[in-house]
Amino acid sequence: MVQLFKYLLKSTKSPARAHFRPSFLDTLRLTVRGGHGGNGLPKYGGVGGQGGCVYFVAKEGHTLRKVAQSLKDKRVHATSGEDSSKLSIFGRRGGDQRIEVPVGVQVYDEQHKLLADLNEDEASCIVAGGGTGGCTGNNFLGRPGESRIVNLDLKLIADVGLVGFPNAGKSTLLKAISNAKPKIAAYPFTTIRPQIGTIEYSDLRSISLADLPGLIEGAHANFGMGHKFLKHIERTRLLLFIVDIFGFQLSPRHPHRDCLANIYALNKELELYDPTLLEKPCLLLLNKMDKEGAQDILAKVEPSIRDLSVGLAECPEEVRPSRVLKFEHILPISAKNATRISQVKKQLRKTLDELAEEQLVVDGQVLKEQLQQRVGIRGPKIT
Ligand SMILES: Nc1nc2c(ncn2[C@@H]2O[C@H](COP(=O)(O)OP(=O)(O)OP(=O)(O)O)[C@@H](O)[C@H]2O)c(=O)[nH]1
Ligand SMILES: [Mg+2]
Repeated sequence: MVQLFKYLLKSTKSPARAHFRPSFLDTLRLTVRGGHGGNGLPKYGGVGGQGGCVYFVAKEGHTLRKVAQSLKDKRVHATSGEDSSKLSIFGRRGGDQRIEVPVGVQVYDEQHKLLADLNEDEASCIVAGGGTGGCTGNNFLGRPGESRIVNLDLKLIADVGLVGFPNAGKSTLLKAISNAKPKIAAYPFTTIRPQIGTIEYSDLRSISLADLPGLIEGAHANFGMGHKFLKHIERTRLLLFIVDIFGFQLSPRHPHRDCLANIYALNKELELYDPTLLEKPCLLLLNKMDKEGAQDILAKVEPSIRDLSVGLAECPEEVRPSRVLKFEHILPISAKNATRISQVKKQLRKTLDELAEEQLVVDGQVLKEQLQQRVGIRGPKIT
């Protein structure tokens, strides 16, 4: 009877949803504690072993979910140092705890002070030091290790970040231009977690492109989880704005914004979130040019888009930025039909290469100045 009941219960269970995947984890809170220092032996002047420390190491391809799964109750404790004894005057050091974290993790303490920015493979930082072993200086009593709560905040690192309102065609573009296979659908908020695709070039150069969930007006104030998505833009070198040439309306309760107003609105969101984002080089894609009537709209709005300060006065006040973006390049495309995608690819590479060259010049100049300072007046002038 029980067996039959169990069987009936099982058969009424809804089948697992094929699209269900564990959600993307980009923050994690951990309690870390360094090992206690071992006690010394006063009789023989023995020194206790130092407690082990807890340290993080950035690893390419690692995820915060794996970190969370590998740690029981999100606590990490390093082992204590051994006490000094008659047979071992110097107590053995406690074992360290090495925790691998994804590249791009920033470590904050409870007061939101940045402890480390692990933005390179193999970058590491000690988050909880071990206590010193007992010796004459501390009355032969080992000290407790450091203990604190740390917050790990993952910000994706990609060369290019896709910025746009929902339904603009960001994922369609990512699919057309890179090796990624994002979900695409005719409703807003199809993309709910960031995804990175790689654009490959024939000379084996590759560029990473991050598709981010669509922003909404008020994202800077964390509407629609805006901060969760905007933070990923911070680490990209180039912003790729994409707007629907026919404009966008979030819902019947929201006003319909034409494509120019959309550009201003995106501009304003970024400005209010972090004004330094406006200094990043940016390109603009006007998408869905395959649809009827798109060319007419383009002809009408093109002069205002080329110089955003021109139409600023007519822009609705709630989406009017105080400083306008300056696009390096504007390209009308059709992501769906892959029209002018090769031009987008070329332009992305060109802009990134120019940026790298500029950086090289700046780095070279800084190095020259540092050398000049070191050599001082005694050395020859470096030109
Ligand atoms: N006609 C036409 N439709 C397009 C084009 N690009 C995208 N679409 C359609 O627009 C809809 C939204 O596309 P997505 O790529 O999912 O848009 P998204 O910006 O990623 O949307 P979110 O993930 O919700 O932010 C889909 O139905 C696409 O087929 C285009 O160039 N032309
Ligand atoms: Mg999408």
